[in-house]
Amino acid sequence: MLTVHHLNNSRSQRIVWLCEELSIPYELVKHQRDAETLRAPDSLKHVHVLGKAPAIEHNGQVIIETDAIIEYICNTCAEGRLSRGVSAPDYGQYLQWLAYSEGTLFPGLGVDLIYAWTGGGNDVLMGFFEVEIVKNHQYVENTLQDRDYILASGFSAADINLGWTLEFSEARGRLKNLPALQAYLVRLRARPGYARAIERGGPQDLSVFSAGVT
Ligand SMILES: N[C@@H](CCC(=O)N[C@@H](CS)C(=O)NCC(=O)O)C(=O)O
Repeated sequence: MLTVHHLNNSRSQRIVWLCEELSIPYELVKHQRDAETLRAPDSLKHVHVLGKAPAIEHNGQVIIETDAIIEYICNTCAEGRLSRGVSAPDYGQYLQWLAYSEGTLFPGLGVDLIYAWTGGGNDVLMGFFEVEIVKNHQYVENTLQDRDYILASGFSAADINLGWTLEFSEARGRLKNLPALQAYLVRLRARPGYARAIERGGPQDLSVFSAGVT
């Protein structure tokens, strides 16, 4: 049995969403953030020494890192569904978009949040990331001009990864004046699998990450 460790209001929502989209059996273990610090509880450190979500357990292995978990679940629990195999014409594009959310889009947003939380102070540092945040959101906005999902071939696990990061962007006030990204989120949230994931994983309130947003 696959076990999914989920932290409330976190990127592990993606893994619950993925499992619901794939309609595979899984056990869900919920962990609650500290209400004040928003840090993960010690219960996650008992799963993996880094104490991060998501984490999964399967066939005696503990696996962390969203991108790896997504590929692992699609390929070992769902015959490759929602992934793209090596022989798919857009295999490379799939890998790019799967990695892009955590690898490129999120880091600037994370700095933006910590900057707001800590009261700022280093405008040179934030100026660097500000350019990256704007440029990258515009890149995704442009890509979505001619398609409903991030791959022209249709919905994939890369949308799940990207969708959650864009929900975080929304909480950080970064989707204003980006209509394709706003419409994309509406489309993703309308999916029955998304609704089932919220039902099973619990309500998601990313406004806890809206510090400094006006
Ligand atoms: N790159 C990792 C990031 C993992 C991560 O930072 N998870 C956050 C949840 S959004 C977490 O566990 N935060 C709680 C903490 O650090 O105390 C991944 O994609 O899984």
